[in-house]
Amino acid sequence: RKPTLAVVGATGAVGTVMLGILSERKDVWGEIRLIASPRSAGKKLTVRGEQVEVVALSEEAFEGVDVAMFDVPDEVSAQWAPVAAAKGAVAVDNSGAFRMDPEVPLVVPEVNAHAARVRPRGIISNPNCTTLSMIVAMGALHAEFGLSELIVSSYQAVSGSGKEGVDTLREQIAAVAGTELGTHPGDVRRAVGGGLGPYPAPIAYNVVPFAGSLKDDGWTSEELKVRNESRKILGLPGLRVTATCVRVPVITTHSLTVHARFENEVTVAKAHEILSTAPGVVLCDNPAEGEFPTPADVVGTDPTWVGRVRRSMDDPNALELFVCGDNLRKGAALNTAQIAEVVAAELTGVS
Ligand code: 11C
Repeated sequence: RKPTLAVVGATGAVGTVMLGILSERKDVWGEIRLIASPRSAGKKLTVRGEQVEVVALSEEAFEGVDVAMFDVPDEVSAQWAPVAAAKGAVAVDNSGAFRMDPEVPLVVPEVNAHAARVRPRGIISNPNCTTLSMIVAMGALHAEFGLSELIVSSYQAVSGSGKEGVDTLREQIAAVAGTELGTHPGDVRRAVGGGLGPYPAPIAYNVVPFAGSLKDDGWTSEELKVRNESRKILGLPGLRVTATCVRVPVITTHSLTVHARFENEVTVAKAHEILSTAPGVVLCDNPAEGEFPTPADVVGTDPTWVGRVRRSMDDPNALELFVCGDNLRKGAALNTAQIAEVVAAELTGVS
């Protein structure tokens, strides 16, 4: 019997991308049940070319479900993923609710698929999109050179803040487009007025050095996630990680600059060889021809794209890279789908 899959949060931003991904990938599922808040129940959505009616989130909705994916806010996952697990499903959760729980594996199939098998709570977590946008490439380089330190800056797209982020950028662009704004202090801020949306500063014609929420000692939640999640996924609890997370006026696809230091000496030629053959990575590195990844070209694609690979001038053990990944696909829905497929293969004995 093919396993039954539930998609919880089927009507949300990531849920919508998920239905597209489930329709494109090799179909390993029997029934696909779509679950959302009672407000969306009864709606019909298309998955695998068929109309499926959305059912309301409830304990009974998990009856007979083998794998339940959660693309919902932290508090909804915190409440309902354990309910799905108690009903016998393996919950694959895309929220931050369980990522650092020592009894919940944090999985990126290209890097640590084996970790998905040990899940005492019946829950597997999917990392944050910022971590995911770089970690497949870092995992491949770590396997060859032995990673010892990451110093990253992110350039995060507004869809990371959900529909409100996308609406805010579109509204602000409409307010400034075709004007002379962006030439005097505060002129963009005055033009967008109170319409800052989820951001502490204008996002149109701007970059904002703040993503997530403020935590201790001036760090943001996003910066701490990059540090903690990278360590857990790579199995390197002592890895030195510093992140500065920045929001930029891009709709979808997060980018990062990475300074990666290794135990062993590196060469660009060897790094190119690894990155051009690593599953889930595309090397795009020919700056003389203007070839490097940018969000405008990467959006809508599955892999992690890497370019601008250089050996640090002052450190033969370090590489500088520019990385882009679609934050709604590999950064969220795709990785969740891949984890669910790993579980489906385990449940059906297919490897
Ligand atoms: C952002 N990375 O770009 C966030 C969104 O922990 O899953 C995802 C938050 C999370 O704002």
